Amino acid sequence: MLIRNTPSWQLTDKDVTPEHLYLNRRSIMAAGGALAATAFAGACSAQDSGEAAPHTANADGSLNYATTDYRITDGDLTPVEAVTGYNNFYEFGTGKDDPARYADAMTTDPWSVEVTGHAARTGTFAVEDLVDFSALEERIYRLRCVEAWSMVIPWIGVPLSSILNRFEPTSDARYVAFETYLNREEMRGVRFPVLDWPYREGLRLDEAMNPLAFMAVGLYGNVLPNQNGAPMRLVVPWKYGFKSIKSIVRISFVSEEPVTTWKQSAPREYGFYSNVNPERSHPRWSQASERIIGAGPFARRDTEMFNGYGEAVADLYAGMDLNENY
Ligand SMILES: Nc1nc2c(c(=O)[nH]1)N[C@H]1C(S)=C(S)[C@@H](COP(=O)(O)O)O[C@H]1N2
Ligand SMILES: [Mo]
Repeated sequence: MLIRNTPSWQLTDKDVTPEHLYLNRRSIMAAGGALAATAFAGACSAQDSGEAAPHTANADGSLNYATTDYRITDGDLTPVEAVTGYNNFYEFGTGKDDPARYADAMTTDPWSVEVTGHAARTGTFAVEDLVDFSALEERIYRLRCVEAWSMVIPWIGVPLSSILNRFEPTSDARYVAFETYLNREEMRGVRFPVLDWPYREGLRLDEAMNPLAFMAVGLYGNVLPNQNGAPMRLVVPWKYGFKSIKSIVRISFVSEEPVTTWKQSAPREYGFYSNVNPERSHPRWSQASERIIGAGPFARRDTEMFNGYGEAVADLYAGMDLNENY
């Protein structure tokens, strides 16, 4: 189950992760909302004046962050070797070990993100200007792949809403669409028409603004490895893993449901919503249970509705038929 005692955006100074889970942590208190706003305003002018980008990670690649009360209490963390060695990132190949092997070829610094569509502010921003690195938090979320396996990962990042709100989306913005980086030299997998590149995903705006929706820039205390979607990737914990789009270069506020890669490739198998739902089988396999990655060949658990996050997100779908809207 998911524990949430404090308001989602409120950072706490208590270390909520049981110590035996992992010891190499550097929690600090973040400065809070006022600083976040200044960082953004300052960042825009920094870009104009050509000043150096704000310092984001420590020299050894570690990040400073506070912990929140968002955490999973049933299940151990997935070993870091499995989190970074067993991946889906088809731009680097369809094998689970292809991303770890080949994603180093991707250039992630500098990195800019284009923000377009129905919003008061749009433009191109460096990742350091989109994400407030002085307000990072850690959230232990389960990622449940549509392929019926799951991992529990200590992510580091910021609420997605904290990024989106700064652009002041207008009332025409009903959805938000995301696009992954595409580079034929650096991504060997895109030479094959496995998917219609670039990889695209989307959320209804109210889903994107839900406090659980998270933009990750790190995991296990350090900046994201490329294979996990450096420098920033979504984590939408109540949806199947493919909604958690990696290495984002475009964010668009749109009025119609955007095209999403997996729905486009097999609409009978993958819908726009893709909420984790043990009662709705994939046409080719059951979604009732899942393999626990990194816990031995036979470790399984029952899949929970909304991946266990129902308390926080069920209201988003009140009155909707989730068999129709899969
Ligand atoms: N750009 C891009 N994002 C992607 C994918 C991908 O192939 N390309 N795979 C998705 C799938 S199916 C899953 S399960 C998660 C896996 O994230 P992880 O490798 O960090 O565990 O990334 C998602 N994001
Ligand atoms: Mo997945």
